[in-house]
Amino acid sequence: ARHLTIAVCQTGPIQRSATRAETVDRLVALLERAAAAKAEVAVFPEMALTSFFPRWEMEDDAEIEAFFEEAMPGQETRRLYEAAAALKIGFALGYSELDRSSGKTRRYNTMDLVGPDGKFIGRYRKMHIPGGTEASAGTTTHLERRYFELGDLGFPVFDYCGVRVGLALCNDRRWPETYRMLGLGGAEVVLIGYNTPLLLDEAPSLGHLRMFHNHLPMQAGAYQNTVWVAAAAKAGNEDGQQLIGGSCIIAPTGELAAQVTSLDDEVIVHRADLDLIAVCRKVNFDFELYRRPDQYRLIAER
Ligand code: CDT
Repeated sequence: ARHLTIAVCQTGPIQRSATRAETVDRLVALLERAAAAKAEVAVFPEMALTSFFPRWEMEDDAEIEAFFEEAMPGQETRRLYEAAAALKIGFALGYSELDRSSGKTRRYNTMDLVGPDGKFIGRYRKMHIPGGTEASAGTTTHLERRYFELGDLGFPVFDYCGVRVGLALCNDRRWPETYRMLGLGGAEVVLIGYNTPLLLDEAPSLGHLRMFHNHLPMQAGAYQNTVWVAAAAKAGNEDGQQLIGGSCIIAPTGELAAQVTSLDDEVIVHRADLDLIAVCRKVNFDFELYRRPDQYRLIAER
């Protein structure tokens, strides 16, 4: 039987006042706990190195770029990669990427997959960028579209020690296309990082549904695409904004296999049975046999 032991490393809030060194210390401590629990891969949240800054309207490039990484690993993040190699556990890490390789400055909301040797495996850039470019009255300030370009690397699926792994970031997890693209790409495991505000000024009446709407699409995505989903939140009161936790590991049956119980730094681990994927496929989701892609053209056109 094939298994992958997955750790979800939820973090509590990462305040703007925290230094990168302090934050990397926390991530290394979480990775140590994951390795002690025999996990083979760990997933960290979206923007795991900084506060979720799109809640602020900023103009100044230097102020904005202080939240970004120009090199990965960089001086302050190298220790996490070294810890991975020493502990023999890889990770997926969300961060804000500054790319100057084309001569032009480009900013992406990014997640990298790193192997148990501490070496880079692959990169994903967030596709579904929510919010807007300007703050508007009556709406929670969420300016991801001001600070980030749209992802341009597709929905890649990587080989992680013989397991096919895809990545996604926050709002991506609400869209069925994310899981379908990764599923069609052969993913067996989808690692997700997120930052989700508990309260939305535009829809206070939906407040009680925030956690339901967190788990619903991830459980459906896992079930309908017969993949394991492991999702790490940034949680708690971050610079005055409450972020939901609810980090979890979901089986291809759609069941929650593990779930956090805090809004703090916390590790949950599950030994994922990869053979369960074939069982679930046989029951209902033999893509080759049953799907009707010739009838789905509208999905790709609109
Ligand atoms: N980080 C992120 O994508 N958060 C969004 C909140 C959008 S609120 C305008 C989410 O889907 O959780």
